[in-house]
Amino acid sequence: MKAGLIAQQFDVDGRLVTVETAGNGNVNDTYLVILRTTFDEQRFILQRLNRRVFPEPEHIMHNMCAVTDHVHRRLEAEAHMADRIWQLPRVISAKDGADFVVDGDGECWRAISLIASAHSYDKVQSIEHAHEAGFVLGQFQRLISDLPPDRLRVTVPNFHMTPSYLDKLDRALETPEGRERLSSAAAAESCYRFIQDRREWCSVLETAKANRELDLRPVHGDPKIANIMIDDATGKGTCIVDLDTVMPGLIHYDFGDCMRSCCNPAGEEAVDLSHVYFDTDLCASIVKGYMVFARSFLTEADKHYLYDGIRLIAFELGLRFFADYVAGDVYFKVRHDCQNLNRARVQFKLTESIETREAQIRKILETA
Ligand code: GN1
Ligand code: MG
Repeated sequence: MKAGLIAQQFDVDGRLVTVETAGNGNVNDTYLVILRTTFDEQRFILQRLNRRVFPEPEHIMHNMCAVTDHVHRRLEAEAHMADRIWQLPRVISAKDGADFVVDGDGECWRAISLIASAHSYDKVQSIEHAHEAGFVLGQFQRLISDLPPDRLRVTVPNFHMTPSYLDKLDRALETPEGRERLSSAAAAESCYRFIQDRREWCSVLETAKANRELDLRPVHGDPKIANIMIDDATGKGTCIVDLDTVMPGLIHYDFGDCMRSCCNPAGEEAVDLSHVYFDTDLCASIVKGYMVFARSFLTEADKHYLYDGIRLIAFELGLRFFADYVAGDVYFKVRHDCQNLNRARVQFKLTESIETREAQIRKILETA
């Protein structure tokens, strides 16, 4: 298998034992690699980067090294004050010293250390789990808050610029195939109407940014529940993984993404939409965990837009899935034909549920 051959090009001791697929990422392909020596076993994570999504892997690896160096240094300096061991993966170099390996087909592979004895989950497991997700996100944002944003490169242009996904959808609908995909399912038509009703509103954070009400800071970009690692022994959060989208952005993107992901107990791939809703108890628990660290860096303007961040990122992800469905599934990996349409419906159902609970959510945020 190709991944096995590539795995041996990284600077890790031992003979290759297995390479297994791991994780459920929507973009990259992830493998767990196991090597053994006479006395020891080494495990690491091998990933093939999706070149369509990340055309410039040097930028990703540059950011990853910048962030991990910075955070590892801070964690070490603060270790004596911490209530736990905080972790963050490190980049494993190739044997030739490079940060990644390019294979004969031009595919790009990188290796990162495994966070041992910890797991992540695709769906929230409990109220305590939600608390840990908020706690881990707040800690990560605090740790990178003093990393100058200009040290980070933009790995995906316009990544959380919601109106740019409207453009993507409009472009896809200019093609006969796109129009055909829209009209071929009643569910697609109703997703489209849902989007049309929110076209004006969805520049809310872009406008606040342009008016200098909100400032750019380093953000994670994808703090969904599946990227939060929980220590097997203690049940506490230990780390946030998937650093590909760490970029200058608004902390609202992260806060909103963590919320939309953790407060939907049915998860992103739910098929029965009646199980999809925004759970305000989970929301209160995340906010409690998040504020332990975030209280120190949130401004009044930041707080003012937190609710919009939650509503917007659920809507934006729905729009991204939907635009990709209309464009013929060119961005997110799919296992069946209507998977992106179904993912969009889940996020729009969640957005609706957030909108219905606006007063309750705002109250939780105000009293935090
Ligand atoms: C993608 O690849 P993965 O699963 O880590 C996507 C995120 C979405 C997420 C939804 C680079 O993340 O933005 O929120 O799916 N990553 C990219 O599950 O587009
Ligand atoms: Mg990701």
